[in-house]
Formats: sequence, structure tokens, C-alpha cells
Amino acid sequence: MSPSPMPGGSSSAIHGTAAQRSRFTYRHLSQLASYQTTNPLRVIAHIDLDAFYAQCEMVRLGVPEDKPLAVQQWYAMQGLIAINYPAREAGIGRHCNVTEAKKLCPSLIAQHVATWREGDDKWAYRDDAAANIAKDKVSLDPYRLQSRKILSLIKETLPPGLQRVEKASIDEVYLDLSAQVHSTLIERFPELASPPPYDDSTEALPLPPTSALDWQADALVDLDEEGESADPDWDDVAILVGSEVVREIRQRIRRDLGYTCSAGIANNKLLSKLGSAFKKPNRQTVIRNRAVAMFLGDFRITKMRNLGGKLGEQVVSIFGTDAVKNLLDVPLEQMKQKLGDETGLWVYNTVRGIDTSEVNSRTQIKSMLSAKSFRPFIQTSEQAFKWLKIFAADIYARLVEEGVLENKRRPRTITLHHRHSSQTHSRQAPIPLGQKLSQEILFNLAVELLRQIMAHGSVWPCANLSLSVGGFEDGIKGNMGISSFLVKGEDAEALRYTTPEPRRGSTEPDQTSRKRRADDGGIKRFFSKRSFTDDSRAWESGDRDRSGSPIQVGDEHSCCRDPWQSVLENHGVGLSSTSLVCSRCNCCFATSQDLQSHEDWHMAKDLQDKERGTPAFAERTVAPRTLNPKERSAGSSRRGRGGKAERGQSKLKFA
Ligand code: DCP
Ligand code: MG
Repeated sequence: MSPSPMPGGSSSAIHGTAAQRSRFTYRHLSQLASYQTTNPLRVIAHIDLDAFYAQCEMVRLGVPEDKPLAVQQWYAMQGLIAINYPAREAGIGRHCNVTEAKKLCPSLIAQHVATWREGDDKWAYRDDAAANIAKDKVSLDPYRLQSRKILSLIKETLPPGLQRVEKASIDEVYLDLSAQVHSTLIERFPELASPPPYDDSTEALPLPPTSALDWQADALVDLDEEGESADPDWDDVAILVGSEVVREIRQRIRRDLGYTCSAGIANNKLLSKLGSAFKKPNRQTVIRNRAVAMFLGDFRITKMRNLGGKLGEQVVSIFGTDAVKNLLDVPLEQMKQKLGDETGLWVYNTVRGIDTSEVNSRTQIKSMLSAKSFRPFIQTSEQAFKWLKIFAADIYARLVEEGVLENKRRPRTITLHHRHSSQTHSRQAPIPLGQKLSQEILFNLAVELLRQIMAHGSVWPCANLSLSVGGFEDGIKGNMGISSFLVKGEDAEALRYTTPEPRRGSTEPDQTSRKRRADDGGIKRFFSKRSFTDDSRAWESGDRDRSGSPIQVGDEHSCCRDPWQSVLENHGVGLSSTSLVCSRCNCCFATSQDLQSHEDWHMAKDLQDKERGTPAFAERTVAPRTLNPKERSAGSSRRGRGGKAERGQSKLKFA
């Protein structure tokens, strides 16, 4: 008889009828090596750093582990965003602001996050950050850096050809340990390497040569009565091997980098994530297949992965309960009828702990976003430019870490979102290839995108601005010839569909705009005048800054000179001198290669304009995105059994 492929299935009957044989077959064993997602022997781990930002600050500042520390973001708007475990013991939570927290725990160290500040080229820790919500922007770079170190260490610890690591957020990863566990099982139990009897892979494996497993300090989720009396099978041994791997990873993170983390080890991502939150901090929890029903029985559905939001609410309101144990009584057909076939099946499986989703090892960043919500709202383009400068610096620093200077990866698109009243407008543009990507290029593109949004209608006051880059490509070479400068394929298609129609009456610029064009030596030239159908509209849109002057977006800008200079010049700060100047747009360059590359770009752009006559920017209006709140798996009050061996078991002797 073949065992149920899913955890929580009717495994006890199988145990009863085939006492001398394993519930698992040779095929199950070999499926471990190929990461088969429905394999009941599969071993998945979820590792989550304890109070991550707080630990980052403790390690950075050398704060002893038993001292209470919280990470602060502004003062009352957000308050505390990470609280270490000693501070949690004093009753401090994310709901507290600093004053409330200090009342609860006078010795609390409240460390403000690092911030970018207008005019600075780098983020810094500042004593006065909390009072500067209007001028500063939070930088998570210090935490990203630590996160990368931890991820590298995890990958270093795992065997090179047998690892699958998915970075799930700044402080959590999933590991599919199946192939590594397979290799360890074959090494420790050489009999498993023999071919199956009659060469039939559906033959059951022999039982493991032991009746006890040593779980060391792992928190073990209790089994039901039947489970308690059964001897371990290969799924238990596999998960035990997985938990050894995780223990070693956690020890190395602690020893080499100074961080504690918690982990869950189970048959799938859903259960392993619930497991890592089960006993925090600094513990790992093992959820054996036979323990799943007991483990999930006490959970509320809204604490489970992907059910913390609207879907969870919907399930609760339809079925009148959020207890997993009650939802187990709802038949599949009814789930499908109420929630639709796909969602119904998914919820039905989820409450049973069934999840066949893959651990996706493509952990590379897909996009980067830098954003700021303004309170008070900003009112002028000058203010917006200052933020765009910071966004460009923030994103560029992250791109450098992502290997953009070595051409390891490079984003293809840049998008600006702008929020005014209840409307969000966004514009997107391709990032030109063939030029070394720089902070200035990002800034210039961002300014141009803002200019296009401003040309579209009323934009002030602005409540939120965000700049993002995406469409990352690997290994793009710097010198790709003229064709690489052209907007092709999907980019070109996207532009054709999303280019805004010129507004009625905008084809003939008014006097102001004509004058502007005549003496404009600015950013427009970087993109070539002919590349924009709505050049004139920026000056016609009627936008005025506080002084009543038309907004002079891009005036004085050039593509490779520090774009911030023009803003500084508006405030009376002079330009630095450079010797290599483009004859077409007066851009200044540090080296002749840069100048050459820039002139090539002009040529390519001219060709492109002749060919298509389309603008290089696209517009979309988007609805504000609803983010899923990060689910917390609060866990039940059930206690694991620590380092105790199970009833009737003695230590497993590995070969
Ligand atoms: N974070 C945040 N705002 C939130 C939730 C989290 O800024 N509402 C940040 C700070 C956290 C980090 O993300 O340190 C990781 O989030 P976790 O939910 O994993 O929380 P912690 O790591 O702080 O605590 P735990 O020990 O419960 O994992
Ligand atoms: Mg965490």
C-alpha cells in the first residue's frame, strides 16, 4: 500500500498494516534528490532572524544581549519597528511610541534608523533624525547589508551542488534541504543505495534500523496518540537530518556574525514558516508529518501564510469561524462552491497543512524602490527634485551592490509614481543601454519622468513620490554597439501602447514655452527634443512654484554633469569646471571615452527618432498597491518536548 503523499494524511493505518516495512518507497527516496514537491519525504526549513533590525543595531553598537533595545522610526507616526526580546519582556511592542516604551522600561535603548538627508550623499545615523521626518528619509541599507552577509553565510554552509535557498524577505529564507538530506541518508544508510527488489521503485523501503531519534534541543511538536506509539519512519529520519543542517547554519550565523535566529523544519513551506515562529527566540521547531494535524488544530486561519489579509477575512465571514479545527469539517465541494474552484482547493489544502509550492532559489532582486510619503505634502518641483536626488542615490548605491558596475546585472526600466489628492500617476521609461549607469543618469531620468507627470495636469500638493527600477537583466556588456541604444521589442511595444495622447491644443506652444525651448540648454536635450511629443506641455501646464514662476524642470541640467548642480545653482551655488564638452548639448565629461560614448548615444537616438518618431517615455495610471501585512504565526501554547527522546525510543546510531 502506498502512503499518502501529503503530510497529515491517513498514515496511521499504513503503519498498522505494514509494521515491518516503511510507508515510503524507493521512488519517494529518489524523488528527494530531484526536489519533487509532492514527496512526503521532502524537507523544507524556514529560518527567521529574531528581532532582526534590533539585533543589527545591537551587533553594530556592541550592546550586550540581555539589554533591552528597540529600533525607532520617527517619533509618533511609526514609533518602534523592531523590539528585542529583553524589551519585549517588559511589555514593549510595535504599538508603543518611545515615550510609552521608556515608561515601561526606563533602561531601554531606543536607536533611530539611519536616514538619508537632503544634500548628503550617503545615509547616516543621526541624533536628530526622529525630529526630521519632513527632511529625512529612512535608509534600510545597514539591515540589507547584514541580510546579505547572513544569506552568503547560509549558502557557504550548504554543499554547493545540493542547495536551494529562497530569500523570502530581509530576515527570512526558505531552504529546500531534500537533495542534501538524500545524499546524507545514502551515506549513513548504505543499504538505501541498493536497487529496489525486483527493480520496482514502488517497493517499500526497509524500516530505519532504529526506534529512537535524538532531537537534541529542538522543539518537537507533539504527536497524537497513535503517532506516539509508532516507531519512526524515513520521513522522521529525513527531517532529523534536515534539523541537523539547520542547527549548524544557526550556530554559524551566531558564531560568525553574532545573530540569533529561529527555524521551522517540516515537509513544506507553509508548515516550516509556522514552525519558525512557534518558539522564538533562538529555537528550532520540528513538525513531523504525523504531528501536522495536532500542530495545526490550534491555529487560527488568519495566522497562516497568505491568509492574513482579505482572503482570510472572507473565509472567516463565509464559514463563521477562524479556527482551523472547525474548517476541517468543511467539505471540499463546499469550499469550492463558496470560494471558487482554485481558491477553495487551496484553502482546503492549507488547513490540512498541504502545500506543494517550490522553494525558488532565484533570490535575485527583481526591482528596487525608493519612496517617501510627505507630511506635510510637498508643494514645489524644487522640493520634489531634492527627493529625486536622494532616491537616485539610494537606488544607485543598491545597484552598485547588485553588481551594476561590473555589468553583472542591470535594470532596464525606471518608473516614477506620484501621488496627488487621491490619484497616483506613474511614468515609466527604458533605461538607455550603452552608457555606464550612474546616479546622475537615474536622477535625470527621474526628473524627466516627473516633468512628464507635471505636464499632464495638476500635481501639487504631492503626498507621495516613489522611484523604482526593474526589469533586471544579467550580464549586459557595456559596449553593445548602436543597436543597444535603441528601444526595441517589448520596450518599444510598451511605449507604443502607453504613450499619452497629446492634449488638445498642446501642439502649438505658447510664447512662454517657445521662449523656453529657444534658450533651454537643459535636460530635454539629453533625451533629444524630437523624442518627446509633449515637450511644450511642461511649460503649458500652468504649474507654478511658490514664487509664482513657471516650474523650470530640467533647466541647466545635462546628462552627465551632476544633475543636482542645477538645483544648487538655483540656490546660488556655482558649477565645477570640466574640459570635455559635447558640441550638441554642452554636457561635460570627465574622460574622452565618456564623451565618445555620449556622442554615440546622440547618433543612435537620432536614428531611433527618425525610425519611429515616438517618445521615449510611457505613462500609466495605477491604483495604490495594497500590501499584504507580514503574517505572524503566533503559534499555540502547546509545548514541544525539548531534548527528550520519544517514548520507547533510544538514540539512533548512524552508520
Ligand atoms: N519590520 C518593520 N515593520 C513591521 C514589521 C517588520 O519595519 N511592521 C522590520 C523590522 C523587523 C524586520 O522587518 O526587525 C523583520 O520582521 P519580523 O516580522 O521578522 O520581526 P522581527 O525580526 O523584528 O521579530 P521576530 O523575532 O518576531 O521575527
Ligand atoms: Mg524576524
